[in-house]
Amino acid sequence: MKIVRLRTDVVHLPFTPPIVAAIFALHSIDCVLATLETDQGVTGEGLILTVNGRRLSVLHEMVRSLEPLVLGLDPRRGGSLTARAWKDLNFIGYEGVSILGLAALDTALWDLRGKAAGLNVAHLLGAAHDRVRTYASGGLWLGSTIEELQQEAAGFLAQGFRAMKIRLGKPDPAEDIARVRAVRQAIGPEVALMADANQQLFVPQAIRLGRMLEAFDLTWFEEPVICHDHAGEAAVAAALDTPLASGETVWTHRGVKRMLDAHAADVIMPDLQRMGGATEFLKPGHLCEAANVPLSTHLFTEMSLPLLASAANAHYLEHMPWLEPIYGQAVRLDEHGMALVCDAPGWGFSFDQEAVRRLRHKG
Ligand code: SMN
Ligand code: MG
Repeated sequence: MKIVRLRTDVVHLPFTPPIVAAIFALHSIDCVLATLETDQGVTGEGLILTVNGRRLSVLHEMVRSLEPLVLGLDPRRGGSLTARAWKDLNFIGYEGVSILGLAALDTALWDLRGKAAGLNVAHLLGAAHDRVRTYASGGLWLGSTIEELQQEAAGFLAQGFRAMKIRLGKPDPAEDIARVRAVRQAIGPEVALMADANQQLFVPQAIRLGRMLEAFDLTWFEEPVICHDHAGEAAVAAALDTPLASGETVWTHRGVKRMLDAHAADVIMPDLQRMGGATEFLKPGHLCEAANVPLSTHLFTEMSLPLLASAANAHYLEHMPWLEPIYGQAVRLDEHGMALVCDAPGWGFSFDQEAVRRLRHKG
């Protein structure tokens, strides 16, 4: 089997009203969908995304520019893409747009490999688990009032979730505390609660807020300080009993290695596209296992699910429903709120072509 063509589509998924987090307001996510076509009719699908349409055409061009690296490739030898890409990308670097472009092709290649073998990616990797813990992340944003937070939390419980994440970042930390308290009261002591500060605190502020949050038995306190300050993250982690989670904003397994070397976090949550795709995502997973650090995931719920299920040290899958309109299908939960690995080959989720036509970018 050989890859004969890369097809790309660009789609726009608006949020009305916008979603508010400490680091930015989100009006849309915009995706480059990559479909690899083969000489035997099997296709593989992957994607990358940006927020608010920013630099979408740059991402699209980056993905297209990598097509020569996969033309003629036998998907069983997909691992050779990374080696070729490392040489190809050397001059413009191993972070940012380069790595996102690689992620689009690599995720499509893994889908293709799974479909060619008739296996879900989790099973292709010899799944360690048939389900993973997951938390609802598509809510409890900064724009919600306390009453709305409590309604959203109740809604997540009604959907079957047993864990959820609230965003921090109000100007007055007392307000953040009141919001966390309100959600904890709404969900009771048994349901897991995470809190994400989106990098907006300095170290002393983070330690002070983290100490006030200890009373709410959080599963983790996420990205308290700017993502480059691993020494600062380590200082916050050392000062608190609540585990510190971070890692969504570092690039490739080398970024995760630097975090582990610095003891920056108690939980590492790599982002599939910032790792450079699934081939590269497996590496931080193994590095974290070697360092005895639990592995979670950031965004890309549908593709992160089988990858996390392959990790012995799997912790929590971030459940973000943003891509559901593209797949026309949602991740299923069991009666304990765990996300179930599917049997369908490849990622187990395929683009809904009618939705892709509807959502296609007009710009
Ligand atoms: C997040 C991710 C993407 C956009 C806004 C906020 C957040 C998360 O950090 O962890 O989901
Ligand atoms: Mg986060």
